[in-house]
Amino acid sequence: VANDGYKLWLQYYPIEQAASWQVSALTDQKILGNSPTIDLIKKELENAKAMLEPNKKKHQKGNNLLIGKVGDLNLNHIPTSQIEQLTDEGYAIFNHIGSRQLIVTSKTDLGLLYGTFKVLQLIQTGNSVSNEGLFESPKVKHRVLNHWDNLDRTVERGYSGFSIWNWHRLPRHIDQQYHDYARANASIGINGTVLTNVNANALVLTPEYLEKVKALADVFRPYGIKVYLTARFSSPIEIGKLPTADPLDSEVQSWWNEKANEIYQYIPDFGGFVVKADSEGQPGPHNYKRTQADGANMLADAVKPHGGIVMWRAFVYNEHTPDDRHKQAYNEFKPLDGKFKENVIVQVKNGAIDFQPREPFHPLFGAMPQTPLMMEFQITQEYLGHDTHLAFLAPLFEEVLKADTYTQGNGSEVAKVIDGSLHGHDFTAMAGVANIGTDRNWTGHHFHQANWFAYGRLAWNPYSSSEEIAEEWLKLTFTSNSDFVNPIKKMMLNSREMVVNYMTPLGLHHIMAESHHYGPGPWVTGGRRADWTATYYHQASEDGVGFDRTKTGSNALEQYATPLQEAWESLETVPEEYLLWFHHVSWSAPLKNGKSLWDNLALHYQKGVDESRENIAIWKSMERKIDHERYTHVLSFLQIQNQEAIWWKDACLTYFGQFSQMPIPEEVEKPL
Ligand code: GCW
Repeated sequence: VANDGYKLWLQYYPIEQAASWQVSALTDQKILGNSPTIDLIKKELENAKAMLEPNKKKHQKGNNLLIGKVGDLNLNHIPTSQIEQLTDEGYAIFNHIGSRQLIVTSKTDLGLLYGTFKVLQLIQTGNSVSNEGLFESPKVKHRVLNHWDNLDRTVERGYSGFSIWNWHRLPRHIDQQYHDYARANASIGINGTVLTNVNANALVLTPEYLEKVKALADVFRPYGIKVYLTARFSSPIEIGKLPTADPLDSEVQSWWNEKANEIYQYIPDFGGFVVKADSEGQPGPHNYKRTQADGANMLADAVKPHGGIVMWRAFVYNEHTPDDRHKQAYNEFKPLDGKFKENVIVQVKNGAIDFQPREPFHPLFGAMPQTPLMMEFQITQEYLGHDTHLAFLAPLFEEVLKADTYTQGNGSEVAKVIDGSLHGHDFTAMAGVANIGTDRNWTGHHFHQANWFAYGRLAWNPYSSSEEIAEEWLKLTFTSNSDFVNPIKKMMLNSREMVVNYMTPLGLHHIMAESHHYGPGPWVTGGRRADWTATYYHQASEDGVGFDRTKTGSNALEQYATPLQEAWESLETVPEEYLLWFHHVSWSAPLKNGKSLWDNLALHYQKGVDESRENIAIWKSMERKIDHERYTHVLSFLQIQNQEAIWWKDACLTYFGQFSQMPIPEEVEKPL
């Protein structure tokens, strides 16, 4: 059967030379308990037997596998205190000497499901359970995908086909794909899904759609996945026929309260709402001169009696204010610190502009100690070449999570804001804007499955390493053959930097073509708004290039903690990757290597092109190591990427060259 990638990282391909423990774990099992989730565990173990195909006969006796909740185990000498420390979703996996069993245990069935996936992943990747055992709890509570899916099944910024939610057929037809989706998410610990676009349509809150949402929620429940919806702020007007959506109006408040009651009748464990307000044309509290907290708190009150939460987005900016877009969310939200109800979490994009190939972390992280803040990453590649450009995003996510905000002194990393440890919050969350669609392999590029996977891993543990994630994903998805895994892992780990090189090196940003953001567009377009013309972000002229965000410019820099301000305000100490993000620099200014800014820029573009070309050669040498279908699919995408890296280089050097008036360095291929 051709491998079209539908099975993601759950391939369960035959392992070579299975060890006795692996054989036993896959063939000799006891599963305690009874529930729809336990049924899923049994099914998963059944599926996973495929890993043993060639080894069936070589069965030596290892420890058999026992899966059961801690209360059901009935065994002496188990690591009780470590198990007690697990959260409800956590699991323990250890070898029990006395009974000669490999044990997966947890406080809940969901924890057992997570633990089962973990054992199977260990088997597939050729890892074993150490003597100390494995005790794992998620560090973040709500690990959700945000689908920017519209009710007409288009996906905003989606490049892998249409929405997998078939609203027309729901609720009467339940597609197998919904199960496959939930299973894939559960296998990486994702426990929530926001079904609808943040640019929301109020219709999803009407009974006709709630029935459909309920049908999906029923499918997802045994997998531990809660359903959330986006709430359009003006819904009380649009579907409630009220004259206003003012959050302080009591009729509006009761409308939302009743709406919440209604939703919970359909879906008793409904997760809550995500809201985009007062941004890019969306309605919000500003329409009534109210604050973001007023808006969020009204919805929070509505879902509170049912245990729901509100994820209120900080992506709020107004194109009509002259203020640097970089500064607006911070200016709006920071004064509201401490003003949000306890079931509100503020959802902050990783950077202050918009999911660029590289951005400094958002200055709100660490700046609102009294308010739980959650991370929003974008898994779909709006600004990184859409479906066809290989960009493994774990290094981008990791870079942001590891960034030190210094807001509580050294060691105040963004990850500590997200896991709540920096300011002592236990209400924690992470969102990833999904890259999933109806494409046979879910994500367009086979390698973009790795971004979904990486997001899940980092939401579970924001301290995970990109390298381990890449290696694990490759082994689960393709093969454990190190002749494949090692070079391809390297290619993945470098791929995001390669994209930065050929798109936006040295801190350039948002120079993508207008509106669709695919391909280069640093030139002035017919932009309707000052900040939607590309020149706004790069400010190129004869005297140089880059956005001055220091004191002599917009001073967005003042939103960061002092050590960062000091490091980033000076041309001497600003990291080169943020140079043009914070500074306007003359074309001839020498950078660290002694060469001019212009030469450096050109060399970065060339480097990106060279790397994308090398990737083709590396991939070609893998032809015999994996299946033909995925091999050829990836190859053609790598070729597209190389052509477009050249396009980026040529376009940007030609465009910026008009201002620099400097020759393109020798080492750089001349634009056609
Ligand atoms: O990244 C930008 C996108 C919009 C998106 C918006 C947002 C859903 O260009 O398509 O709208 O951000 O995050 O709200």
